[in-house]
Amino acid sequence: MVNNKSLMKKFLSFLFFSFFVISGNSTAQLANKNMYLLSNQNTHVAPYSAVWGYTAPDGREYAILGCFDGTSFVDITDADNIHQVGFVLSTSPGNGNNLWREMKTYSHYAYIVSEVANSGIQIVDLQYLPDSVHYIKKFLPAGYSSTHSISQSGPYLYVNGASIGQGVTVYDLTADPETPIKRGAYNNDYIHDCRIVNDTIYSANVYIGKVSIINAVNKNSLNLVTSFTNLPGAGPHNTAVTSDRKYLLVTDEIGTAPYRLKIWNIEDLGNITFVSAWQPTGITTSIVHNVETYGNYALIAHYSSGIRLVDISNPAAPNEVAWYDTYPSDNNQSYEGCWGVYMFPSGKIAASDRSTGLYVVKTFFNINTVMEGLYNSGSNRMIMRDTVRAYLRESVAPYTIIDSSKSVIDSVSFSGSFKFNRAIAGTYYIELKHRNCIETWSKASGYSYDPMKMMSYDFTVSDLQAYGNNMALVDNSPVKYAMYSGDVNNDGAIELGDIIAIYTSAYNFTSGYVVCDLNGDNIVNLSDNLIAYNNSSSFVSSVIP
Ligand SMILES: [Ca+2]
Ligand SMILES: [Ca+2]
Ligand SMILES: [Ca+2]
Ligand SMILES: [Ca+2]
Repeated sequence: MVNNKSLMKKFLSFLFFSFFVISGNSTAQLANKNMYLLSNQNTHVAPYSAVWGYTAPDGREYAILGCFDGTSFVDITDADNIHQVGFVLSTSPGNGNNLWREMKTYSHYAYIVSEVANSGIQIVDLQYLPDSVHYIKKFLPAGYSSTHSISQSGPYLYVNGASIGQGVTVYDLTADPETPIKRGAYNNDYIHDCRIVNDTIYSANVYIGKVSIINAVNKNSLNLVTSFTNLPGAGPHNTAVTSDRKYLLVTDEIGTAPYRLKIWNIEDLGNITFVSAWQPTGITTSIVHNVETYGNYALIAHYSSGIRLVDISNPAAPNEVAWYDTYPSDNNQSYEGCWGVYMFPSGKIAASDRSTGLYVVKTFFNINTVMEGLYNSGSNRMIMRDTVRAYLRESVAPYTIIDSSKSVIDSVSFSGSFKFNRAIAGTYYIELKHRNCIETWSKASGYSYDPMKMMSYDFTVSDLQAYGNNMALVDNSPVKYAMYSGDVNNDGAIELGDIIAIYTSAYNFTSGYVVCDLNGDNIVNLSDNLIAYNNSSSFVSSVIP
């Protein structure tokens, strides 16, 4: 959010919105896509502000949440036990300028700033986690009072929009992270936020609609390289750089609507060119706030439309792949909703919502599969939806189970949304189990899983997708492969035991959702037995590493 100087501007905007443009998207709420909630923590005083993350040397992950009354440290490592482990009180509790605070980490320290007078930089030692956090001190050198935002790169803090300088000022942590030493600054224009990549600062001049690129190789002497206008009517709020450093993402929080994410080609700083602008799927009203990049993804805090995940591998055509709306009441043009976002190595995403606090969400792993007996090659669909359990197993013997999740497979899309909350990045086999199918494993040598990406695996498109090509061809148009049906006693083979079970069940006129009904018509009879008989004649059994 922008600082005090823009409050009046904001208030006027608010009046304008209130009278004229409470419109669009306010009634048509869109369902969340490809993201699920692990936890919402709303135990402090709103409004909440920024969120950041800290991954400890032992791999445990902590969200750091800005609250009106202070800063909350939340252990998000265990999906079913997300809980606060520490809290650092505001330097001036109750002061109206606690409306926002921002924080970054370096080594095992967190650095917290706000626009409260004399708030300085709060320094917190995180090395005692998961037990506790230790508040070291308020760093308040002569001439310093408050700060709008803080950035970090290597052992340097970059404070933006501070009372000590309206632009950016560098503090050096090399000698002692608990005693920052002031180095150079660049104060030609107000800087709201900045991103530093390889000693280059990409700064957002929110009030003049510009982005300034500053050379910070010499920390004692920062020099402007170039600046450009983020298209007419802009108000750049923050920036992010793609991993190949070819593109700059800029978020427009103020200026002229619509307030979009813009992508620029910065390969040649002498010829920066506009590539594309992006808004959430089906929403034109909500305001973009903060953007972070992770690999080929932009993760965006988008106020009233919540958390948005966009594949930017083609920056000319950003492709939104997942979202979670932390502010379901509307998608209006307001400063309510999602403020900040951060993605951890585990793929968990921490997000802050102005009014409802911390959200920890994750993207689904989408797996496509078909059950032989349920599939109809004429209608190209399954007769019913059904449940499958998927396991992630290590790719080397003894193929230890690392994670598991149950999901319903859709009868038309053949897709299920699985929740893997434990597995870290690695190579795994995906094992599928269904109540009356042969267990089916993914292709030989394993699948490269990265929880920080949108993951999916489609068993249906080719028998090469299954270990040992162990699937049934159930359709030629379109080509469709399925898990073999008939292992009703779940012993890994379709054999006489299954046939006898189905025969007995049919003899007793068993009906309903029962394991011996292979073709899903809710009765057990000869047609079910035929499926099992054919598979047993071919000696179908599980093929596993
Ligand atoms: Ca919304
Ligand atoms: Ca067909
Ligand atoms: Ca069997
Ligand atoms: Ca049947």
